[in-house]
Amino acid sequence: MVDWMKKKVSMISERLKLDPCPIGKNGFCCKICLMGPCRILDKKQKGVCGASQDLIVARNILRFVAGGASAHCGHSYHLLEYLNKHFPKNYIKNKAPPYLYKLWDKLGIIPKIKFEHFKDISEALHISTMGVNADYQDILKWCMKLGIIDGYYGMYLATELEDKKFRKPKVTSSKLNLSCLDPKKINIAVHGHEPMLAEAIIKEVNKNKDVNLVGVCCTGASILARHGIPLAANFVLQENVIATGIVDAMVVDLQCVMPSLSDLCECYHTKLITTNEIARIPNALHLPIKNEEDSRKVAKKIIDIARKNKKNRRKEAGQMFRKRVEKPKKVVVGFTEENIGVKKLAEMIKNKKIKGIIAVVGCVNPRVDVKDWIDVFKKLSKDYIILTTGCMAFEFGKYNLLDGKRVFHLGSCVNNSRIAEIFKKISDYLGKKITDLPFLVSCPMPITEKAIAIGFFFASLGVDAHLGYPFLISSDTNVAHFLEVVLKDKFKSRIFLDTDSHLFYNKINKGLKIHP
Ligand code: BF8
Repeated sequence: MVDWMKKKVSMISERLKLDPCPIGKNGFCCKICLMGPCRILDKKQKGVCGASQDLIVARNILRFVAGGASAHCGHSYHLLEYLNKHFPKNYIKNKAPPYLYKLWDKLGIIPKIKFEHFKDISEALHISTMGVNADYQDILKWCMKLGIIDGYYGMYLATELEDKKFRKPKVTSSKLNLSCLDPKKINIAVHGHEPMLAEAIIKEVNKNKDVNLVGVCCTGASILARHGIPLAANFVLQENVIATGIVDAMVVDLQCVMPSLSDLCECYHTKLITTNEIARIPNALHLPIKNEEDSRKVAKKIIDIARKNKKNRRKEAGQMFRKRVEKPKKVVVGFTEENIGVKKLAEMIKNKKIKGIIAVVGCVNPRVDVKDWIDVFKKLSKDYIILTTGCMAFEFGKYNLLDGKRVFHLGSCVNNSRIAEIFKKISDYLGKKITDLPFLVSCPMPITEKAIAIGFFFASLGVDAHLGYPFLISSDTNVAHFLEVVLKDKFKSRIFLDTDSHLFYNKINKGLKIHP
């Protein structure tokens, strides 16, 4: 057995001592060509090619959104391939509110033909290379286009395919946090975002009563919502899952999987298994799956590997785990656009029983005090209904707030499409446009490109989108002004920045409708 005490491995709390680049975090660093990187701190200053600060900021945001859209669209594309299904025709036209489709069509920001969205993602990278598009406002229009692509060809399509294949979630209770691991059993953790293999593992686990399955990140959120499988951790806690010393296999697909897991698995006995062809990790066992048949075989194999590996746990691991870990948190999960009670929510808005609906989505950035934000949303939940997904949803659970009364768990990050559907259904019921209703999407502490793409998707629907720290958009740039003020002309929404939870609370507590 590896002597874990002697191994030098850092956990995220240690690595956070590396300060973020003060220039890059504001989006002021341009490394698109090799005459730089240019660091443009002054509005009058230009990069070596002549790019202004606004152009640099806008290009950086577009590249971020393109990364996010490629991840969500890759997810749905992998599902189509896995299920051997064809790409649906006229998808956006069939899903979007007709008045919005008309607007987007007029602005020329929707892909029209099959797979054109992949071309648009690549085109976004093209227009943001050095010396192509120099109009920062046009580049921000592209961000909206990629937001729509992210929403429909990524999140909507992935959610729909998963619901059809693996069933639509039902409201159920479950539990959450590291204590979902069981020292007596063989523990397998499934981590990542594409739940195809995890679904096959669930079937095998049902036949093997000595196996305990838990989820991590969005693969975890997905099987929590659909099957009530306990969720052990969100992104920030993924290393701690291995550091419990009682996880016999960590099975990862893709996205938000820390490369450090490989180092940790060298120090503990955990077997790290990668399962997606495009996501390999050095020293991990690679068992890629392409279809259901593969998944069945690999699921059996994984149970076998974990079973054999259990004997390699440190002797005192179980005892140490029991000492260190707090009790599991009870949660109510499995809400969807169909079972949340859309009419009731609409009536509550109409009769002013609530001030509105706030969707709290996205990541939990370890550079931010998450408790502060949770406290703010807890206070706001007295007047607002809170919908939540992804890593933020885990935090609500950690603080005993996922009660299915004021705070509703809607699943993984691609399930943000459920939030968009709820907004659409409420607006249909009340006979109003989405933008005329008190809806807000807040992503208080983004980490990934996906989180920023999601913000642009909701803004394209006419929903205000709040982004917290870190932001890539410094508040005193023309870009920030454009996103907060000019966007309203066309989309009746704004993307705004607030890094201070208390200022955010004071603003929101006054009411959500900021536009005339
Ligand atoms: O898609 S919330 S850290 S886990 S990106 Fe990643 Fe952010 Fe967590 Fe899921 Ni979403």
